[in-house]
Amino acid sequence: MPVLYYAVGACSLAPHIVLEWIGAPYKAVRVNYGSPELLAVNPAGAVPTLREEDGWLLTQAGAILDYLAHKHPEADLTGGESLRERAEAHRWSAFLTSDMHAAFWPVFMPDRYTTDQSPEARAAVVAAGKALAAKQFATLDRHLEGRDWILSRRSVIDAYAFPMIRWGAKLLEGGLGSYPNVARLHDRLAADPAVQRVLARESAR
Ligand SMILES: N[C@@H](CCC(=O)N[C@@H](CS)C(=O)NCC(=O)O)C(=O)O
Repeated sequence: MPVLYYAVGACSLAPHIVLEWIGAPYKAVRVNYGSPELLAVNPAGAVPTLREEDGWLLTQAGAILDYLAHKHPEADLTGGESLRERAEAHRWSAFLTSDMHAAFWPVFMPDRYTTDQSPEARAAVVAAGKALAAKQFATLDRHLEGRDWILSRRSVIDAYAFPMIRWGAKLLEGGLGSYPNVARLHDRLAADPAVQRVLARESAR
């Protein structure tokens, strides 16, 4: 069966949710960043990483989500197959990878974004990351006005946004208070029994 390598609190929550939505057998393996177990499957030492039964390895959250959605069309998680539906799925996957996720990196790992390791310099990097993340939340919130899901129906893209929305709720000034449409999406996903099962599994020691 496929194996998902995940870390607690990471973006790997997204494919974990998608595997649960799909409902086919899979194994979820918790790893630590930089551990030999993770480096053996992903030299970048990052999650998510997916290993198929024949040993084929796939990294990059956006690619893993697109692969799972198309491997299991019966789960109806692609967001649609028309030319424009495919384009919208790519658009929002790219937004989440390159704009939203990237904005959080300076917040989580400020030491990678400044050669000045003083507390003041690191705090400035964190503040800049939070400001950039707030801009991305505003973009997502505008898009979600009048919509239940990021695409025209529930898709892997909603699962992709979920861990980042959780980071925003915890780390942004005022949490999700300024982003009511994002907060609605958060609540809709958080109420999903499959999402709750995955969160419980990931937080269990
Ligand atoms: N571009 C990669 C980034 C993956 C990534 O950075 N994941 C984080 C967790 S959210 C990680 O594993 N960080 C560990 C590290 O960078 O050392 C993707 O989208 O999958």
